[in-house]
Amino acid sequence: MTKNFPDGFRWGTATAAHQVEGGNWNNDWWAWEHTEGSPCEEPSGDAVDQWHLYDQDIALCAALGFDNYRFSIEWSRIEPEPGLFSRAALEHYRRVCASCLTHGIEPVVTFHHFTTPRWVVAEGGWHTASTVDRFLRFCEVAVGALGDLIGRACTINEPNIVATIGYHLGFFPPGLTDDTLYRQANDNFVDAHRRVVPILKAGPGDFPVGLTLSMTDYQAVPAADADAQAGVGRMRWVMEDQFMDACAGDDFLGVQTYSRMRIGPKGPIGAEEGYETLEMGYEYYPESLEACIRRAWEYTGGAIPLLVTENGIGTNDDDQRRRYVTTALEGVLDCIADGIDVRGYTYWSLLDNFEWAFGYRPRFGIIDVDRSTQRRLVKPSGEWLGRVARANALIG
Ligand code: GCO
Repeated sequence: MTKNFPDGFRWGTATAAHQVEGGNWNNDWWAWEHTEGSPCEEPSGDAVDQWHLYDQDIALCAALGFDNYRFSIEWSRIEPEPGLFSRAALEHYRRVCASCLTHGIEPVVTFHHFTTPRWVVAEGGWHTASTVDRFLRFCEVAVGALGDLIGRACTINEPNIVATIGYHLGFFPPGLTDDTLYRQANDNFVDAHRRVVPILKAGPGDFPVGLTLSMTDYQAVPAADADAQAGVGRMRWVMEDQFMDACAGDDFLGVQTYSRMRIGPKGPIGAEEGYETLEMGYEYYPESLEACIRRAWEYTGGAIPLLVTENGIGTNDDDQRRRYVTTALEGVLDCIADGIDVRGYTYWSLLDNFEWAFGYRPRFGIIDVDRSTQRRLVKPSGEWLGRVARANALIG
């Protein structure tokens, strides 16, 4: 089997504003981190100070051999109060985009990555339809300021996760377990994506636009059990299908996969005997990426090019990281060999960062960060993956 990826295959790494910038106090996550009894292990605080250190991080990304860097812009910085847009914040993100271009890599901009301004939540949040209009206005202003520099745009990062963990499980803000509001939030995210695509496509600039969707390899156990299969079907509809239906006609669909979930006759069951459970609580299962690429391609009828916009592992064992990514990339090669249009691979994450409610404990980065000094140190897995990117091949 070839180890070579197609010509033009994109190699990137990713971060998100709240997880790396620091000081993002004006959004719902900062409030959640400081709420009495919060499930967050620790607050984001200064994160890894990328608000100030972005140029050195982008230089590292480029020097390793990647050709694109995915980052998000923070709505609460750009629009700190309703209708009040910060030219200074927009200029900051123009400098981040310009830094990418100066270092010869493409800026991939995510317009919403989990965080929402406090004032938007105070006026209703994502279960309220008016939030969609506020999000569209923010995106129109942001793309107007940044569009000429953007290489690719991701509309909303993992709306399924924001809705499910925020409105069904209650571990993310707004911390609800209300299935009526959960459905409304899902519907509003679907509506927001559909309506923001033409706004971003209108430019300025001319770049691909798509959704980045959290996908999981749902497996019926036993495979032939009708109840287990029905459970898989329900999970796929709620977590994936209704969002993929909203992507028809888009330039790409971002597949973001980390592991699998086994579904028995009575619902989710735990890890399989002999499989390691990682710090994140899911199994070490890199084969999930191939399974999710195949499912996305099949479900969308091969009509939307796919891009892996997140895949990675939170681990302190860097050799395990390399093994995980090797297996994941072997699966990508198999998909491509079968004619599936996979345009690129983005490793999550460039840097060890704030892993939401888990705090800084899970280390997803190919670059280590000592947060007492904010010193960056490239891990061996980062050197290796950069060589893979430069070779455009799965080299040893
Ligand atoms: C997500 C988010 C990232 C996470 C990453 C590791 O998928 O939850 O996009 O912000 O940090 O996936 O869990």
